[in-house]
Amino acid sequence: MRVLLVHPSALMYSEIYLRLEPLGLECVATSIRGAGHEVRLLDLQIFTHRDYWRELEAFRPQAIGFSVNYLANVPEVIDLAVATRRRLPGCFLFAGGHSVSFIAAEVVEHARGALDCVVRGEGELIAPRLLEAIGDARLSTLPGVVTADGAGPAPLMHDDLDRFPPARDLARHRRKYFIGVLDPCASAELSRGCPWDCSFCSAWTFYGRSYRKTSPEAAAADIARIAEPNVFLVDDVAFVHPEHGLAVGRELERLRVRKQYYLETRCDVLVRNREVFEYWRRLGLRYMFLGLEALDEESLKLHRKRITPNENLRALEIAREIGFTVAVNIIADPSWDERQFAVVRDWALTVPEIVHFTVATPYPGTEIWHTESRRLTTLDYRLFDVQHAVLPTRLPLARFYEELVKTQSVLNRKHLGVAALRDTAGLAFRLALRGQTNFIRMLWKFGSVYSRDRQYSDHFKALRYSMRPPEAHGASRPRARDLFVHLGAPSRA
Ligand code: B12
Ligand code: SF4
Repeated sequence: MRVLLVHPSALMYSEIYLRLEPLGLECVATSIRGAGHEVRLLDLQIFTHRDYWRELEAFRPQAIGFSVNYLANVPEVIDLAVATRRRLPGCFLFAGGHSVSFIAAEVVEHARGALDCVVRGEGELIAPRLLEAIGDARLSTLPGVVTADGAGPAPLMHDDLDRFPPARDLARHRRKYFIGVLDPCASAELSRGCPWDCSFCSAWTFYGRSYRKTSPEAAAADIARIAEPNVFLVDDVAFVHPEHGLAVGRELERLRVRKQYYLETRCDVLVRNREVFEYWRRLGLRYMFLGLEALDEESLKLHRKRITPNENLRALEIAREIGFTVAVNIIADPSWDERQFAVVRDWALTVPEIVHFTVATPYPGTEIWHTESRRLTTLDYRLFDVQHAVLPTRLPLARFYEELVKTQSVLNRKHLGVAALRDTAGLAFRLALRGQTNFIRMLWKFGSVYSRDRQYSDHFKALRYSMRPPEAHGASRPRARDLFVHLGAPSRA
């Protein structure tokens, strides 16, 4: 069967700082190809909708699978499915991915027959079985599969992360993938899941708080196959188990792999496992993202980060001592006024780290989706991208965005201003000589992407698909199992 896998367009944040390969779709592609199907992949972060229609003409797919890792992409994917259904009525259309797993039935409903099903959870084990069951009444009885007729049992989670290495050969125009100065940049994963349980995050609820690792040999072999000089490690929290990080590193040394790496981890993991980070610094780890989230104890408790402000600060010191370039995230609450923005701005200007902001957003799959007592001000999926305020703001909404954008632009100037540009000019020039212009373009794009007016006016776009709101806002803490997509132990099926 001819199968096309599609990743939707980039969201706001990715328009500037990064664009990364659709690793999840590439893993699903490996499993589908393994079952004998012909697979193509189209990434709309790079290609346009016009390219999508051309691809349909040229490839004539018999099945199309859309990736919906991000809530904000839901309307785009439904619109594409509806239009595709009109052009290719016989084609089997399905969607899967992180966010859609929490709202599968409502998305099937929105699509009004345009999507044959939504697949919850990991795609590797179920995708080939799904294709086999097309046209069969068994479809809605498959694990994780939700159709208009009903839903199958809990989705399957596989027990061997080595089994479906990403089909990177399917991602076209790979030179378009980058993160900051790591241009071009590929992605890889060493582990899946997160054992913590932060109240604002759905990484742990998706995998039922499980944590799985690749074998050091397979992880290193996968990275060794990557052509790009830079690698983004997509793990939710890198090096939770230091011995695993050390073992992967030793394998990379044995294979003489030399690359630059970017990863994301927790501050306490860095403090506790300093030696593995030092070792990876020698292997080429240069950049890391630390989810600081808040500067004060009370907010950290509210987010259930299970960490203290002192541990956070200690992690920043360690990262500086080792010589990493660090980006940190702070969650801006819609209740912030000018004073709170100013406090964070002042702090951010005193530290060498790159400081990013996300806006506190309850979304399906998170605990705060159920417990947040403030009423949502919008049910527009497109605004659930952690860059918009979906809860009531204390400041008038336009003022809130003005403060947010002002803070972001002060911090942006700190790193991309004239002085910083002097430091990066040589690098930008060398990249340009090699035809790599993603990083250089990024330097000039901030003003066109982050603007008070753009963010504010996004709230007044016509609402086509309305999210199903939480059943009771301000409800008590739900049982963890009721939040999980994956239940129970990994399987081999
Ligand atoms: C790497 C990553 C990124 C990368 C994106 C890489 C990419 N091009 O997809 C970057 C850094 C760019 C990124 C950015 C953002 N991210 Co992000 N990201 C992740 C992270 C840590 C891992 C994703 C990943 O690659 N996993 C590994 C692969 C193998 O797994 P996977 O993609 O989930 O795919 C599997 C299944 O989902 C499924 N599947 C996926 N697609 C399909 C399709 C079909 C048809 C089927 C059947 C199955 C299927 O099968 C795959 C294999 O098992 C997740 C957390 C997580 N654990 O998922 C957050 C996460 C997805 N991101 C999140 C957020 C909020 C963002 C941002 C909005 C943040 C921001 N500050 O603006 C941006 C927006 C990105 C955009 N689209 O433009 C949230 C999602 C929130 C939401 N509900 O919408 C998550 C869950 C993190 C969190 N803590 O809550 N992100
Ligand atoms: S924020 Fe980080 S540590 Fe907390 S649950 Fe999500 S991935 Fe895990």
